[in-house]
Parts: sequence; C-alpha cells; structure tokens
Amino acid sequence: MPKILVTGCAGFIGSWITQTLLERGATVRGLDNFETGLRENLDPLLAGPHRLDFVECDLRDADATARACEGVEVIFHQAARPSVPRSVKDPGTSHTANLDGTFNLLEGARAAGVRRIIYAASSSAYGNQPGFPRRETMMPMPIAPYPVQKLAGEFYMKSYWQVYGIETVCLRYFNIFGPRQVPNSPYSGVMAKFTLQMMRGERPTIHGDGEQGRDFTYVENAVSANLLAAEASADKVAGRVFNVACGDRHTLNETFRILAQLLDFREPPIYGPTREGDIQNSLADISAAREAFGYDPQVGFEEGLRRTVAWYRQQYATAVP
Ligand code: UD2
Repeated sequence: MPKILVTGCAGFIGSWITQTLLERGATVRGLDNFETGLRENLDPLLAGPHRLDFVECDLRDADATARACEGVEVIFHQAARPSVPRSVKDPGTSHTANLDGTFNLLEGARAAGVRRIIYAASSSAYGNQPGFPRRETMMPMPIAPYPVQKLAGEFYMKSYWQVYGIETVCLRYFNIFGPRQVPNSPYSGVMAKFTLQMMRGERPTIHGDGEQGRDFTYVENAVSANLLAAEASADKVAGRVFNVACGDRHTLNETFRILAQLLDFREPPIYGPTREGDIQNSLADISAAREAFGYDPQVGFEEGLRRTVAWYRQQYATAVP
C-alpha cells in the first residue's frame, strides 16, 4: 500500500479514516493541530502493531505542511474548522484554517509529487436553491462563509488536477454523525449535541420549527466512501465532485423524537429562532458515487443513531450526573 497522509487525524472523521487504514495494514502519517481534534482520539492510533506516524502540525504553517507531505502518495484531507455558525461569528479564523490550510496542503503535495488527494467537501455548497435531490451538476449557491471556504477548496482541488495532474477527488459530506463527534461545544453537530444534552437531562433547543431536513449520514459510510475513492481508477474520479450521503431526508423534529426514545428523555424541546446562515433542506442523489466507485452506504439513519447513542452512553457514563 502507498504511504498515506491523513490531515485532521485526531478529529471525528479523520480518526476513523486513520484507524481503518491502520487496521488494513497501511503505512499512515497523520497530522493535527488539536484545535478541534482530540488527543484521546489519537491514543488508540499510537498503540498496536501498525502505529501512526504522528506529526503535530497546523496547515497554516506552510513549511511544516510541506514537510509532512514528503514521501506521501495519497492524502485524505479532513482537517478543517467546521461549523456554519462558527464561520458566521468568526469568518477570518475559519477562512485561514479552511482555505489557506488547504492551499498550503496542495502546494506541499505538489512539491512532494503526491499522486491523489481525497478532499472533505461540504453539502452546504448547495445552499437554499430549489431542486431535490441535490446533484453534483447543480450550480453551487453557498450562503455562509464556511460553505464558501469549502467550495473554494473544491475549486482549488479541481485546478490542481487540471493544471498539475494531482488526482484530486472532492467528497461532499452530508451531515456526518457518529461516535467521536464532539458533543459539548456550542458549535457541535446537532446529533452529538442533542445526545449529550438529553443524557444530562437538559432540553435541547431546536432552531426554527424543526421541520428543516438533513440527509444525516453515519460516519462509517463516509469512511467507506473515502477508501473507495482512493482506490478507484483515476479516469473515474480525478477532478470530480461526489455527494456522500444516504439519500434520505430526516427532519430535526423526527431526529429529536428518535433520540428521546432511545435515551428515554421525556421533556419537549425548546424552539428558538432560526440560525443565521442555516439551510432549510438537504437531500442527496448518491448515484454518481455509486457509479464511479461503488459507494453503497451500509448503515442507515436509525441504526446509526442507535450505535451513536450506545457509544456516547459508554463514553460519557461517568460524566453524566
Ligand atoms: C453543515 C453541512 C454539513 C457539514 C457541516 C459542518 C448543510 C446542509 N450541512 O451542517 O454537511 O459540512 O455543516 O459543520 O449545510 N440545530 C439546532 N439546535 C442545535 C444545533 C443545531 O436546531 O443546538 C439545527 C441547525 O440549525 C441546523 C441543523 O440542526 O438546522 C443541523 O445543524 P448542524 O450544525 O449539525 O449541521 P449543518 O446542517 O449546519
């Protein structure tokens, strides 16, 4: 197997990709700056027979990033400062982390002769335009700074394929959830946040009427998409963008109900104002990824929720009163 670099290896999705690669016997280097990643996610990756070659590095440091790319053939670029509302509050920090970081990585990859980069793009690129399900051929209409940064990263990826021949592949993630998603930040993804709040007996707040929908996607499906996209032949994937989702839409009210049932939480939610920069609905057509590299999500919404709740219960058992 080629030498692989995972950026954001201590983060939610990056740590799962890294772990899966190591379990398959790959030689993996990982980098993280711990701004949103967690050291506890690294511990299992540094133990065991196939140990991660870990580099503490911030992608805003171009020289360190270039060094981390040396000798690497394939990169999974997961490092980012996620969250739409965080980017609305502080667009500058998001911009440098997401866009300058991605540019530095591309430059490092170019200098090192990296063959392929799989890039974590975002479904938020579609914005609020009409037309469902979302297809990759639709015109992007990002609203908040975060989707603009992620989309600009996609264009950079495409450029580096067309101009420099690096086989870049953009995977537009649709609301990935599951174990290891940080639950206790104001900017946490809704699933993790609601789970911990209910476990603590706190009433979650739904922004808006709760009828907004998301194509919530369990993390294992996203990991499989990454590995398949890395292995696919270049003529099928290079320079292209793919939705990574389940192809199902679930509202927040429905999500709240199922989580409440799983956690035996009996209070109603609090309804608050709509979040700035929020998207009303999100639903993907996943046929392009299916056709190009055989993507086939195996874990559905409810099974994903069950696994997620079981994990948080175990992980946070001592932290919950
Ligand atoms: C966007 C992207 C997603 C990913 C993510 C990274 C879309 C459709 N999705 O996720 O693919 O890139 O950004 O951060 O753009 N909410 C509440 N109460 C809370 C927290 C959230 O009601 O306490 C609502 C929120 O207003 C939104 C929904 O839950 O309508 C999902 O919010 P989120 O922050 O989990 O993810 P989202 O959709 O911004």
